[in-house]
Amino acid sequence: MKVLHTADWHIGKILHKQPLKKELENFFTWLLSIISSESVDVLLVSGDVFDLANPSSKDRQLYYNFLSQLSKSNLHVVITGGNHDSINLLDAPKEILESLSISVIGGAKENIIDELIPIKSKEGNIELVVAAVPFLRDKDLRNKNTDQVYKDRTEAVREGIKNHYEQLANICASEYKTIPTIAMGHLYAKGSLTSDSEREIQIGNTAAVESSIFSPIFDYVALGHIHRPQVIGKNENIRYSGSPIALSFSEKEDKKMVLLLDLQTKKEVKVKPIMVPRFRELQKFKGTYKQVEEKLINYHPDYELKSFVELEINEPSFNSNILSKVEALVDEYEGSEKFIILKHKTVFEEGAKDTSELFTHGQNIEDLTPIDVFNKRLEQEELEPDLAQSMKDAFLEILELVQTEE
Ligand SMILES: [Mn+2]
Repeated sequence: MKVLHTADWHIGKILHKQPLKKELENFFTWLLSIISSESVDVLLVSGDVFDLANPSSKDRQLYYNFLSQLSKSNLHVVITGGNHDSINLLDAPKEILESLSISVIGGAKENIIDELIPIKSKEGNIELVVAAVPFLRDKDLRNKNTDQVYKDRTEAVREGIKNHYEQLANICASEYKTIPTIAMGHLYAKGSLTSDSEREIQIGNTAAVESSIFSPIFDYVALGHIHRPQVIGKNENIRYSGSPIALSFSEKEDKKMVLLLDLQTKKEVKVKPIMVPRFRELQKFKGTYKQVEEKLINYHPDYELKSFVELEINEPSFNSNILSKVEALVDEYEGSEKFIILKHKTVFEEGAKDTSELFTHGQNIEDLTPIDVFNKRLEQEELEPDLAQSMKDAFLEILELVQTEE
């Protein structure tokens, strides 16, 4: 049985006012070709299907069009909700998608057994079991631990996630002992390498999950949330597929991939990464005004889609001339055939202190995280370290409530 693991499509993502729609469309076309050439039986999408809880109708159309194409490929699809997704939005077409062999688990189920998806062969035998665990929200974890008292919220969350997987592992061990089993998850695993495009989850990532929470009954763990592909806990069978396209400039060097699993019998899983072609280059040019100007002149990208470029101009001392020259340079390349300058900033080293670094010329509000801004504000108060820390913890808790759609 062949299974393809992907995650974090983030349909609707906009990077500095530029939609990343075209590369996603290209990715979907490419994915269909891989599904057919590799004869994939099951496609797993581990959360963050959409970038926003309330995507535009065009973005929904892109999603449904792709699902309808998938349904022609004669495979089973399992989609789980991520921290960016709205549970209701994903679950709404659940019944109709079920008839197309597309299983959707938007949020944690009242009855945990409903998260187990047995996948049958044409003959009706169960060939694979998927523990389709979506992003677990605070309320999912708290309700199940009412009889336990934890010393803090971090521990409660961590234990809640662990219990959730343990319960599923126990059911698999008793009901499906000899059948290959895959667990899905949308979480922050300890030791994972992040980029700039993930939104912090589970208490500012402090409730990091140990890879040891996944029972060996799971032959593979298909994770989502972290946008860089990686192996977790040195276990080749616990992986983040990463996002299929670069979602931020910090991912410009990443080799994006999907993971093809070949499951012969239980415990016999071969994992083969398949590189996603780069449809668009993200490029950053850094240096003095002169150097950056030179680099732009010599830049001739050759990708299907126009490159996105970020400029960082560093000059030793303040010079207002430089600022107007930078603006003129950006204007000059407007409408270029080869690339779009998405953002630029100018930093004058002289007189710049660490704290003022956040607010250099051309600094975009999108580059700051809410916690950056909150910390900045806290710096203006004279608070005892303990109090400052509790303020930060409280802020993170509120932030998560605001950012997590029910
Ligand atoms: Mn994500």
